[in-house]
Amino acid sequence: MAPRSWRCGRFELPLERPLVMGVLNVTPDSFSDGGEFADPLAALAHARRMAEEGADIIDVGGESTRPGAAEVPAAEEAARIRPVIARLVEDLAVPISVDTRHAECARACVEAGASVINDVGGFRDPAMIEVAAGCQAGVVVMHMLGEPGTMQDAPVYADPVAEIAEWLAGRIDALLAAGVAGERICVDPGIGFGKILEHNVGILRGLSGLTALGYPVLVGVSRKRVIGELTGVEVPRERLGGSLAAAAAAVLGGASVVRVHDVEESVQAVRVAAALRPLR
Ligand code: HH2
Repeated sequence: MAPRSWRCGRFELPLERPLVMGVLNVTPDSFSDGGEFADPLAALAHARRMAEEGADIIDVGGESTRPGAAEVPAAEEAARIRPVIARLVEDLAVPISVDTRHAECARACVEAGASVINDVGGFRDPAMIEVAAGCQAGVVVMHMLGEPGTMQDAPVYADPVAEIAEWLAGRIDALLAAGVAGERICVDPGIGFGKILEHNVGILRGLSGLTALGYPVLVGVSRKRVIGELTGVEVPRERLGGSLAAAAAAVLGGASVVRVHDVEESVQAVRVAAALRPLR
């Protein structure tokens, strides 16, 4: 049965309608908005604007994981985002998520009030599982083949959806075994993380293979290369139309959460898509 809500610390997020997670990259080098919100004041202003536009969650990241990106040391990443998260937790009514694959950074941000740990490493690191088990935050378990530095070097799957579902099921088991309640878990196929065009398209078409796991599914496709490949639009920030179509398709395919850069427009797209979902 489809989950009715997602527990994220003190928040219980109802899933009758899809949730919109707004992206806040406090980085100098993210693929679509690097440098734009690296200054904490600009970051705070952008987060407030996304909340006003209807974001249900704000996802704060301090390390770009675009293909080929170099790893940022956890302490530097935490220094970038912890103060921003602490301030947002005070200022905003919506849950704040930390987008990190480093346990030290995740712990610091949860202590600062983050309600979600979004791990693009999919809780492969036992230290990340330990942090999750030691708090009540929601967790996003994302699939990535390899590491950002190498993940686009000819990734191969026989059946992407089935393989990703099986991998996610293994990570879910590890989290449950460590004491993380199932109601806190959300899964994500990791569009663009060790996947080429045909894999990404296959995943977006086949989301039901992931919703079958019984956990909310998050899809992050906003402005990504797959949109550029399907449209011929080179500049990531000019991929709004394609991103909205993909977000709507994800919702029609069963996604409970979409992770987006353009909140106002995505809220509209997702509302319409949700209203047009087939009646069950
Ligand atoms: N995509 C990105 C980063 N974090 N987290 C989840 N759960 N799912 C995603 O698809 C996902 C993610 C990449 O996008 P962005 O943060 O805009 O870029 P960068 O990694 O260059 O900062």
